[in-house]
Amino acid sequence: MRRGGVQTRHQGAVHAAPADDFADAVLAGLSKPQKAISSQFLYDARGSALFEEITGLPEYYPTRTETAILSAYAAEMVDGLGADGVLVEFGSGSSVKTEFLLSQLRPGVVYVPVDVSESALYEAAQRLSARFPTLDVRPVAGNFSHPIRLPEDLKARPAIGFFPGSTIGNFGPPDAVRLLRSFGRALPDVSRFIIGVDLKKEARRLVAAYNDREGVTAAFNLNLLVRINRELAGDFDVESFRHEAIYDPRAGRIEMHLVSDVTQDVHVLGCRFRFKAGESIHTENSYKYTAEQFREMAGAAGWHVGRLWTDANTDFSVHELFGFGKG
Ligand code: AVJ
Repeated sequence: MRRGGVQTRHQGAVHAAPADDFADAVLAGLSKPQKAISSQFLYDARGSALFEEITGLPEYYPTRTETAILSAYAAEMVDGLGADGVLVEFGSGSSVKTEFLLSQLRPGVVYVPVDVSESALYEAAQRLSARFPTLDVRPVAGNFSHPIRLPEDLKARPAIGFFPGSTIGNFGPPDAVRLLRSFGRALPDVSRFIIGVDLKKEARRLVAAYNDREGVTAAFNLNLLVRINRELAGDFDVESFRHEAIYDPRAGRIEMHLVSDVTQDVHVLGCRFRFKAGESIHTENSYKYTAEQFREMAGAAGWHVGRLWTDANTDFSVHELFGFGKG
């Protein structure tokens, strides 16, 4: 993978830690008793396009619900941030939701999108610079789950951290607490944090959101095997695996799996892996919280809990956190 800087009309990208190694993750993950590969690897070019498609599906309520909340309350969410302010988004992707916040900000503010995809950073910087000519876009290429370093000159500015999309749900509670803490450490001292969190609801609706009728989520999940075949000399017979989404109410999480229909051997980078019929690779967790559960977790991470914005149906929540204690 090319690791050059992102070129924008403003400044090149600043690099954080290197991307996780796909090969290591797959070989280690397929060697476990419960085979498992981290959901971060679902997002190659095809996977990202399929996820984009998921966000428009009738069953997948999170994106449109969060978008409605952001569009209704953006002014409140960023109130008080002056012209010397900084908006830092972790895992910014295409920065579509960010536009609601940016349109409420003063000329001169700096926007720092953080993402592993340099092409996504570049395209977002181009589009946002065109739409907001006074915005200073300063991309940082890096994986937000590693410690992020803000550009030196921004470290003492008032800031708002932004982490939409319920991406926090991909992390189990202990990792989610660690991640919330690392965002607090990365941000300037007097910062606000705005985070989108999917809420608990009937299992039927949750499962439908992760197992849509059109099969887009199935294609998204199965694409991981296509990616392994292409990038890691794999010989997965993709047709012999099926997508499964289950809700575990005790853990409060949706699990996605790729289930082998038959007993078979698969090879990746010259290593052999055996599957029994019905055996699965666990590919994603998507944790759901009540607003109170999330607030408690944010508190455990060292944040104070502020305002809470939801939709009328309380399907999705956007939380304000503040006053992270660096201690
Ligand atoms: C991007 C992690 C928020 O968990 O809902 C969507 C990913 N996986 N459908 C989610 C996803 C299957 C999504 N997040």
